[in-house]
Amino acid sequence: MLRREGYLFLASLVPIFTRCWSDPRIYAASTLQPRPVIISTDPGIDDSIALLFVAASPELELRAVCINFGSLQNTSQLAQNALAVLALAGKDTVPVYVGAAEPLAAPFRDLGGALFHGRDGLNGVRLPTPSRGVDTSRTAAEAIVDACRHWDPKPVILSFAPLTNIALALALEPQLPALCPDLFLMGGTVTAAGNVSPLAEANFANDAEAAAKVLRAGFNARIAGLDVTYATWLDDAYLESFRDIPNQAGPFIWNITRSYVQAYREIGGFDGGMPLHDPSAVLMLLHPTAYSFHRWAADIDTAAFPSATRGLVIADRRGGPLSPAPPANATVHFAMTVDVDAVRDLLLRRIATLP
Ligand SMILES: [Ca+2]
Repeated sequence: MLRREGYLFLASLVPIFTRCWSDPRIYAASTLQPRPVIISTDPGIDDSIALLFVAASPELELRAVCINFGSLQNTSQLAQNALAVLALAGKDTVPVYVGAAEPLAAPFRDLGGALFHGRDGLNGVRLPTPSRGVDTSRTAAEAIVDACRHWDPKPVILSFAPLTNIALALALEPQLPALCPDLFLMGGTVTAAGNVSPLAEANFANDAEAAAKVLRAGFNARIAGLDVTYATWLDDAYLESFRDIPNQAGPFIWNITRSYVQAYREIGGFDGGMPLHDPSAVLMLLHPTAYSFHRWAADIDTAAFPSATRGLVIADRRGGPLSPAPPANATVHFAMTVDVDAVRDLLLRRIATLP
């Protein structure tokens, strides 16, 4: 199906292949000690599932959560959602930092997030009021920089949202990709149809300038775009399995996905079920062999709204002499196929381990 691997052309290059964590095959064999993770997120239905998934995974140590606008612009509401979901997962000591409330270089534009996530981000499903607040000692971008400078071992950065917080962290610390090379994110689409325009995906369209900066920066990035997140379709029978898990997290996932599935039916035109967006970023980290990854010379289109190309991934998949020669150590990897049964099984089994 795909003729050959290419490479993303990157402005700055770092010797990241010297780090064993950069190779997922080595990572899979080196999970003796949990890997710290810092997450940028806009919870959000699928973000909440992804947060629970990380919390349930013994290979990972969830150390910090950073709030980015996205599904809603109201970062206070998104932070409350994160605090409530962390409490549900028994992770109520993990700090939550508030970050970007608007894109880097364009005004915030409502792309219909509330239609899928509800006006409160959790489709009106109530959780106990969090017993603590956000950590105001630093911004989300400062927290990312601090983690990458000082944590040992270095964290993996996970992004389930527009990439604004990470672009702001890059502005504070241009060496971020050298300090902290491993970035796993949900965003974009290479060959699948877009979801906020015929061509573009929400996270990249929400802040195309941030996406372009981050993907050019030199991270060892693994990208779960709509190519694999729509392929990972969760049908009604699978979702009912969450309802039947004898803990709080499983029925919570069932409840928050009711309106989400309905939105995919009524707005998306699908006949039941839902795609698995944000948790796919975690799955690429936990189960790398379930995905095939490809690298091409690529960039992100930053045309202003209402252009249908804002956030478009321009990946040169032609091959042959017309394609630009990629730098040898360019390392942005697009997930293009997924072992659906394997990742659905892992997600379900992990959620079942929560209290
Ligand atoms: Ca999200």
